[in-house]
Amino acid sequence: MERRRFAIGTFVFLLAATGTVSAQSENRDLIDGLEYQLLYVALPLTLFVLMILVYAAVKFHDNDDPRPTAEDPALEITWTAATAVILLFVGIAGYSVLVSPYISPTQPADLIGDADTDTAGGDAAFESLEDLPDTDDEEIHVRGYQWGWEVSYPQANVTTSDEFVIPADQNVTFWLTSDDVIHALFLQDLGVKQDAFPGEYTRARTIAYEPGEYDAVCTEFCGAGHSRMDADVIVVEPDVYEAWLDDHADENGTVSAPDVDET
Ligand SMILES: [Cu+2]
Repeated sequence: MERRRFAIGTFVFLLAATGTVSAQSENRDLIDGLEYQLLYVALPLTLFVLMILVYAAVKFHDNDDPRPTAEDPALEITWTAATAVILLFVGIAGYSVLVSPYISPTQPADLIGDADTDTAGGDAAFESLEDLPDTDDEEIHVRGYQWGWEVSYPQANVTTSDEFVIPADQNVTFWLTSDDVIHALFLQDLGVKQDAFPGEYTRARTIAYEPGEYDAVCTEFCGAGHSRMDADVIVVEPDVYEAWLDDHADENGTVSAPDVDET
């Protein structure tokens, strides 16, 4: 009895503890929230099915003359309706995260119709940085190449190599492109993932909440050096970010990221 109570207590504690970890970004918040919503639905269902399975196995294990269940319209309607409700919940919960402007930001390709209706095929309209639509976000340009990331901060003419510097609590847009083959930027802790294609621009978007150092990797197999194509993500307070940009604005070259602990 004691042991069972301990097991249940531990389980409840773990569920509660995992649900309250502070999110590093809005994207992470949305993704984790969805995961827990689905988990809270899936867990009782799994237990329910397991219980019926065990019950049936125990109750009928020495039944020499098994008979199929007679028709039961009420039961059939119930399980059809219950399944529909659950699937609807999963669909709505998933969709509401998917349409978030952080998870699925408006892509240059979505804006082509407005920007350049004369260009056949349209894509040419956004092949250069100057053509990218203006956003109110802090805009950061990311160029993937075999094998590394060049990150530019256009408002200060500053570039970093394999280091993504992001101001906390600000909307950030990454404009991604590639020099050679398809790469994909994945900032796991911030819940950001987007492909980078040669000759065009894609957009990723986030708002980071927790200053700190995180990892970035390439998640599109891009050649022999793919596994070495990782980088650091440095989230700093906005004033640290601005001061860092100001300090390096005239250098016109590649600089290193600020210290996270700098205040
Ligand atoms: Cu790559």
